[in-house]
Amino acid sequence: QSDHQHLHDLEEKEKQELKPPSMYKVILNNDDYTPMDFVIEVLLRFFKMNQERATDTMLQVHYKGKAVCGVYSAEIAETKVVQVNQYARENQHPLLCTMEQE
Ligand code: TYC
Repeated sequence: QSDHQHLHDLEEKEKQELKPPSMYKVILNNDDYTPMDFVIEVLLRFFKMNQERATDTMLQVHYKGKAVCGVYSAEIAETKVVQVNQYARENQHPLLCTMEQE
């Protein structure tokens, strides 16, 4: 790699480090099979919602196709996605959790 390219890369990295870390929306996606009660349980367990918020969020996914469950740094968001998808698979549900940069 050229000195010029290397300097450019360092400058880009410094610019990024001056900014606050990128934040990611963790999203639940609708499907036709996952039971509503299971989705509510996921929201209580992994997103620390209360019953009312969990129910509202589940219904938003059901009627609109998706909903944001929380916004986190990359590492925390990635962990939520893995934990929710693993838990859904362990229970044989197709529930899909994804993330998107804010
Ligand atoms: N659509 C599902 C049903 O009718 C319920 C559901 C809600 C599934 C939210 C996934 O992320 C989801 N049983």
